[in-house]
Amino acid sequence: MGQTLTEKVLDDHLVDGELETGEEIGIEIDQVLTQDTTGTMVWLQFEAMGLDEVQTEIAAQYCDHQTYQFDFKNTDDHRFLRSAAGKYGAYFSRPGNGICHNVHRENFAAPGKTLLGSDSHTPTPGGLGQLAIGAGGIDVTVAMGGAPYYIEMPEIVNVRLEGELPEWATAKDVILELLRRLSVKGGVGKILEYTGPGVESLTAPERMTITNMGTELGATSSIFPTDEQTKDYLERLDRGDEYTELQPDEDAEYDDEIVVDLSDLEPLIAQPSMPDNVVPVSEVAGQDVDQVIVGSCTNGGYEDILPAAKMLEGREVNPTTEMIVAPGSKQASEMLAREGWVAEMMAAGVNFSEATCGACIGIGHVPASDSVSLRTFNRNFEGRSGIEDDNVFLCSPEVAAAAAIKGEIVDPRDLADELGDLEAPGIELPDEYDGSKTDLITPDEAPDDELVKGPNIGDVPLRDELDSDIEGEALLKMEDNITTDHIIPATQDILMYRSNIEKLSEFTLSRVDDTFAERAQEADGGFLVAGENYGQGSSREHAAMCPMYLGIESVLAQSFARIHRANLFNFGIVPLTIDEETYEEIDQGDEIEIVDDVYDAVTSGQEEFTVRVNGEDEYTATLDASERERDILAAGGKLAWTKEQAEESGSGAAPADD
Ligand code: MIC
Ligand code: SF4
Repeated sequence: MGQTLTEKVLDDHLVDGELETGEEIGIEIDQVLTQDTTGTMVWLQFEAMGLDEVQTEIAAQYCDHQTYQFDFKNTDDHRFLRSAAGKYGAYFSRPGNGICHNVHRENFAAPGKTLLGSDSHTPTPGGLGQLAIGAGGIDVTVAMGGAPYYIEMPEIVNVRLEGELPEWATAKDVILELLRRLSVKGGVGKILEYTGPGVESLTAPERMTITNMGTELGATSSIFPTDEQTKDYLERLDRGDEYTELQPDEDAEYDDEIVVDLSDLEPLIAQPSMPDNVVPVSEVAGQDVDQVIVGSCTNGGYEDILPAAKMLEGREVNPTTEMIVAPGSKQASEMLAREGWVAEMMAAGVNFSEATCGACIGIGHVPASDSVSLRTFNRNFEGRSGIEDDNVFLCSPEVAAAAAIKGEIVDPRDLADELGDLEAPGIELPDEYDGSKTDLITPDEAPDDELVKGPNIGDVPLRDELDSDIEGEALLKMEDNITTDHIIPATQDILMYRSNIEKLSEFTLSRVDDTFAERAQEADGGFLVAGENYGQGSSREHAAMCPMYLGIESVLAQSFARIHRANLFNFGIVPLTIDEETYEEIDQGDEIEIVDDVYDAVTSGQEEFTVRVNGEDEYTATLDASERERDILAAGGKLAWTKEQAEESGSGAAPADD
């Protein structure tokens, strides 16, 4: 039987297990990336494991999320990260050089390689045929130390593209269409592999908009085959020699197939406040727009900003609307500046931001109260923009620019009819990506060789071995699709404590219930209860670390998002799955007890657990976990487990810290 492209790359990197859906596999990781808000813990854990040198072909530390450095704590984090990159042998991308996914795709992403990153949008270079996966920080730490990365072999879904995009429809509309059809949990446990005749019409950057936002489907990764488009893009980056042809076999078998006819697509928009709340732009046309932002790791490339710039050429941003361009990388800004486009946009009324995540997580450009913001980003979870009752829509740069011109949501096709001289800008790649590399410091040029820890850099929290008795209050009951932005928000006031878990944990779940952290600390143990897809969104392991720090021992949910589920194991919190009926029966404040001896049950492979509520009714909860995950849980988390492993084997991969 032939192989899918995903299977080929996995096969090439397989060090443990077999490529059978649902089986645990271990794969070798070629490249890792980490960023400023997850990276501090990555390196603190690297240090705590006693590792002394990066083992992967490439490790890159980016400073991208909080580059405005509003507080010395952010700057301390960046200084620590530079020192860690220098000491352990990683590339260091200075604050302002750009968003990790953009800078990585420009410099390192390569077909056929594996990439693990402590950011959920790590799958972006899947558009170049790289198998890239987002993970919690400690998983990245361990991979950087040279150990394999373990995942459950996902289902592989064939997304067959047919036809070609019509004018004004874009790559963003392809992924919005998939979100409309599949929802934010439609990709959980799956890798989306794009095939079909429609693929060749999409340039590599367009493909990367699609693979970037595959994360919003909950997918483990997304990948395109490689072809002339891939080669062409790599050549323009002056990395043509890294091209390899990668295609699935003709008789490859997939677990499922979805067909998207590109020629049927039209401009789409995700309404507040979920990326899958998608409708045609025409359905919401006419709403006043207060703010427009073009940028982010989804649509912040040179190729994304240029269409908006062309649409604005000789025009003006509507007086009632503010427009900001937030480029994905400094290279994109530099090139657009040299070509005169930055000046053109400024003259049209655009504010040009530094290359940062910024507004995507509520750092800067927070919308006004009761206002509408149109963004080319990938997430519009409620409150993420920095204000609780936000109205954030997600769309393509073309739809965003059209709204900026008109001052209201408008289908760009209608705006073109109205204006008479507005042409569809289409997609255009530069002849060469020739931005400077000054802000990317190679391991050889590193100015530091010792860690520099300011007062904001705390310790890595640890939990003891798993308890046998777990009982306590259902401290919080939550609905479906709770995001990691609910669990640990990423706004400025909170983000600066990512290296200080004691302080950060005070904000745990504050967006759901601001009394939670205090109640949890007082209760000294207890449960979280949630509906479907608990922990969707970010890879931030802090969303497990902080509940652990507050004493949470188990989460009972109808289902879990992939990365967050792994993070719960990594921090010794027992993730138990319950059915809808059990979910309905448990109320916040109920006393819950796991009747089984939890330590014995976890280590002996038991799957069904009995949960007693208020000393009376009993329900079944399931622990669906591999032997490795059970061992990690029993040890009290991955750091403790990795040290145990190293002690037992006497291996240098992760020696004990004494
Ligand atoms: C996000 O888009 O939510 C983030 C902020 O990039 C996170 C990482 C983080 O929380 O630091 C992600 O996607 O993993
Ligand atoms: Fe940054 Fe937003 Fe992309 Fe996350 S989704 S990496 S915050 S730009």
